Amino acid sequence: MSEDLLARITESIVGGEPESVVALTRKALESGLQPLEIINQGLVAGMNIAGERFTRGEFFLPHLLIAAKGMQGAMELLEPELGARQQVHEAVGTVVIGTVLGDIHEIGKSLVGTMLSANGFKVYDLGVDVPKEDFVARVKETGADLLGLSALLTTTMIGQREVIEAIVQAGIRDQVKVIVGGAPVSQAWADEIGADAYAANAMDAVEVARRVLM
Ligand code: B12
Repeated sequence: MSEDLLARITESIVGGEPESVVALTRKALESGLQPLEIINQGLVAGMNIAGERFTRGEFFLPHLLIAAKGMQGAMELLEPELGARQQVHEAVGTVVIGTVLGDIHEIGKSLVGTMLSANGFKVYDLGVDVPKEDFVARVKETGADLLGLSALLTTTMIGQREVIEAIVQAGIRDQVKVIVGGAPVSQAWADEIGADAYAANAMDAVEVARRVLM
């Protein structure tokens, strides 16, 4: 039954039915499924299939947009649940997070922000297509311990390096740890550009964020 619901969420993402995605997500929560199960086994599974079809030329941009609309609608229901089920007493650290310049992929970055927030971090989400100067200014202003940089395109990954260079130039590199992520990003890339850490998904990001701040 619950597996069936997750499969139907995946199908509705791929099938471009955002209203069904939201309705099924509500049903899944009511039936006792955990928010993270719904995200990973239902929603993200669907986004991955949409991405594969796009690669094969079977899907076009509007298909991706409508898939994203479904996932974002479902996340509006899930975000409060993620926060509510964690017991947090004091801020573990302060994070500035955003998607680098030229890149408008929002969902993964927001999920990482939500998970960090649900696990006790104070999160400043700068959104997408963020210029390096804005990252520097917000890190200074908030005194953040951690800077999260998202890039989903091979052509925008270079923006992560540019932000790190800007942080160095601003003289604040030793005050803030930098964590990078996004589908084309890897540990090797993180090492190459001098980031402090890489995480493959939102769950790992929480662990890695705790580790680098220890
Ligand atoms: C949805 C989507 C879009 C939507 C985005 C809507 C939105 N509001 O976000 C729209 C339609 C706008 C879009 C546009 C484009 N897209 Co697009 N898109 C996708 C798709 C299908 C899903 C991305 C997603 O949301 N995944 C779900 C989330 C949960 O996963 P995630 O983003 O990977 O995030 C997780 C991890 O990566 C990690 N993570 C992410 N960020 C961070 C940050 C930190 C700090 C950490 C630690 C971890 C971390 O944790 C996250 C949660 O677990 C992917 C395919 C894919 N499989 O990735 C293509 C994909 C990324 N897009 C692609 C392309 C080519 C484009 C376009 C260039 C298409 C075009 N011709 O115009 C444009 C670019 C626009 C731009 N300038 O940015 C390619 C990129 C190829 C490449 N390697 O460069 C992909 C891979 C599709 C493909 N297979 O070809 N896209």
